[in-house]
Amino acid sequence: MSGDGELVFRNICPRNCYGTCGMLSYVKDGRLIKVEGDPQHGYTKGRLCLKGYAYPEYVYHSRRLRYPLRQYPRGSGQWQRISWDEALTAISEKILELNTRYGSNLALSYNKFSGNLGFLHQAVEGMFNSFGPHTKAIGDPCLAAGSDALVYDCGEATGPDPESMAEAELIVIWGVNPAWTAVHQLHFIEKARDRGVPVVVIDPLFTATAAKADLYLQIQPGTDGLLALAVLKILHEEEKLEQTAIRDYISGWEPFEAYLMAKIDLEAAAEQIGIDAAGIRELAVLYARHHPAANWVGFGVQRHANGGQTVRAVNALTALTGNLGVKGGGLFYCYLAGQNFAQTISQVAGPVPNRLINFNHFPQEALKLQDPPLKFLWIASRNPLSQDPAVKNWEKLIAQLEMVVTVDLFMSQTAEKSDIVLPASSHFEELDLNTSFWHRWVGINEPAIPPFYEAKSDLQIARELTARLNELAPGFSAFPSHLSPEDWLDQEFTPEILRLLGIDSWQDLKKAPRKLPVHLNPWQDRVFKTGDKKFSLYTKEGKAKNFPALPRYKSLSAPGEYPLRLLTPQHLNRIHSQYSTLDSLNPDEESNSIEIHPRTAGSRGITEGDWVSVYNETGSGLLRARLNPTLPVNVVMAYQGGGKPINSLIPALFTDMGVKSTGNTGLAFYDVFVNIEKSRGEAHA
Ligand SMILES: Nc1nc2c(c(=O)[nH]1)N[C@H]1C(S)=C(S)[C@@H](COP(=O)(O)OP(=O)(O)OC[C@H]3O[C@@H](n4cnc5c(=O)[nH]c(N)nc54)[C@H](O)[C@@H]3O)O[C@H]1N2
Ligand SMILES: Nc1nc2c(c(=O)[nH]1)N[C@H]1C(S)=C(S)[C@@H](COP(=O)(O)OP(=O)(O)OC[C@H]3O[C@@H](n4cnc5c(=O)[nH]c(N)nc54)[C@H](O)[C@@H]3O)O[C@H]1N2
Ligand SMILES: [Mo]
Repeated sequence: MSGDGELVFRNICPRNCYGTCGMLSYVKDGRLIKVEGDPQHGYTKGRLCLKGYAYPEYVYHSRRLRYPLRQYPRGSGQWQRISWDEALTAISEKILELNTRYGSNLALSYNKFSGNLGFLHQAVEGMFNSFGPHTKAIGDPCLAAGSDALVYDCGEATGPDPESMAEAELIVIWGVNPAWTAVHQLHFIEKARDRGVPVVVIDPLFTATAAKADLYLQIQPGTDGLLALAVLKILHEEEKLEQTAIRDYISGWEPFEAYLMAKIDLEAAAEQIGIDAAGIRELAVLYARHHPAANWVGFGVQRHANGGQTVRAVNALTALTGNLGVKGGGLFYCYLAGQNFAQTISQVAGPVPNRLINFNHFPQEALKLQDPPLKFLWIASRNPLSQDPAVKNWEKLIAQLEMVVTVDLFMSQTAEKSDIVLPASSHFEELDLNTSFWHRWVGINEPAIPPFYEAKSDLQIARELTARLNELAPGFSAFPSHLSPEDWLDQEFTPEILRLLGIDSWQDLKKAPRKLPVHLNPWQDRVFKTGDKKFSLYTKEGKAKNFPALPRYKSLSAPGEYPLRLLTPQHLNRIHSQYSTLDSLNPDEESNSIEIHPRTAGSRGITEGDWVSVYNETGSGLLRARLNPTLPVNVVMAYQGGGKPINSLIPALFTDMGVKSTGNTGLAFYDVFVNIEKSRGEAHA
């Protein structure tokens, strides 16, 4: 309790973001009045991003969903408020009717990703598991190729504690924009800079992070692999590679060296990368002079057809310069700390022989299903009509489905196309456990305020829906609907986890988040979880999986009719499509723009503020031109999310890797080519 009858609670931001920030929420008379950073959180250290501070506006937003709604006919915009009782009965009756019609639950599926990454939101997976065999989507649209690159080379997708980046002597940021997407990491980067440590940023876009760099290399998208190989060739010729590493814990050096010497030519590489050879040499000099070097590989780097091989080339550079397993150095990509927990709620009823489809090709594959066709879809923590490639296919799929239920806090583009929309609670309204995909801090998210109107958590909805199903058809669901959120958390905190965290019970985390001291400096013993226990430059599995055994560079050129590369990175003030409703963060005038180099615009008669038509074989969209002289002339850029028609231009293109760690290849969101012309008419924006 602070002054004035205010109560203070600990929350954790559950968004799909590097920070997973510790927050303090101030509550008066049951109302969230202010959110601050939790100073006890050792990674986020009492600071939040703008989106975090704006949570009171988000929670009480006039457009937040209050009640269950039903739309008839679907897509008509004619919404009717219904009671939870009606909603649960209508959904249950449909599920049971489909089960009777087809003799199984294979006509049912769900699509869930990253709206809220809290553990108890895995109740959605648990609920579907409790129905027995159903249609399940496998894959990851975000990080698949890079994860596989780590698995092939190092035996597991892990990386050092990001706090240790502060101890690096050189920091090289390959395609990450932490000034926008991982703001807390800047603290650790700045700590190193205070000691004079050089920071390099490699990015086709001159980002806010690039603006801070000591050396900025503006490369052509998808060419990082070639850059890493060119640097390696220079270092090899100058005898600057770490010979003990090659001797003791790296395998495949001979074929790798042969490839480097035969195929990598500095001048030709510089041309393709789009920078001077001097820039490549400068980077090589930095690696030769400074040790340990931290290589941070962002997710943007692997959103390309050759994304996995690109990450493997940077892995090779890290290993051959002796930077793996050295405190302060290493390869930073991501580490899913949740894997240390049992995640029991997602595994209700044990393994189920599901009918599997590709998450990254969901509507296309779902449309092909027969015996039975897909008829029922549950959408939670997900806005595919904004975030998926080839969004038009979603409209086709929805047309064939008999019932679409979306659980969300807002009327997203996907909710708008649903039959039933159920209001989700915000994380301030529920208990949860949160870990990060980046740092090692673990926190409890306390319920701080009562649910907003009739909103319910995904867990509460799973409990009530499975109970209703079992009332109507005893034994239909094996979901233990009697278990409370506290019961589920009890199962996660095993004696081993409690010991590692240094606490007696999970309730202790209400006093402060704690750090899980695991994988802080992986590979410090230079033993890898690969077949021969060495770092693999040469991956035998590659051939069988359709990529070369060595991290070879493969170029990609623009098709003639669509000469401009479209990059659609993340926006500072959104998380994907989220927060676009917050006017204070996302003013209208920003939301429909595409950035173009003045020369590219000029050659098409386009000036600042003109409406332009952006098009390719997949689709088209009308956007407002913003001239940006810092872009490469052949690159145009529009931030994803925010209600733009951008994903209708993005085909479902796949990365080279991803199957091993996520079940399917990832998405090459950044290998998209378009053309642009000045639009004759004004957009009805
Ligand atoms: N504010 C904010 N923060 C976020 C998110 C958000 O939406 N908004 N989303 C979260 C999520 S889910 C994710 S996955 C992360 C993603 O965050 P990041 O890891 O930063 O990834 P991206 O924004 O996809 O791309 C980062 C940079 O990669 C560059 N890039 C594109 N292609 C290449 C290339 O071939 N080589 C190089 N060197 N650079 C390239 C882009 O220009 C961009 O500046 O951010 C998380 N944090
Ligand atoms: N063009 C382009 N597209 C991209 C990318 C890109 O770089 N370019 N990046 C891709 C990446 S990296 C990612 S991670 C994906 C993200 O794809 P999604 O996970 O679909 O992203 P969001 O837009 O964050 O949608 C999450 C939805 O969940 C809702 N939500 C929030 N909390 C809860 C909750 O507690 N319960 C329920 N039921 N719903 C909740 C939110 O309101 C929101 O509508 O997008 C991908 N799409
Ligand atoms: Mo992501």
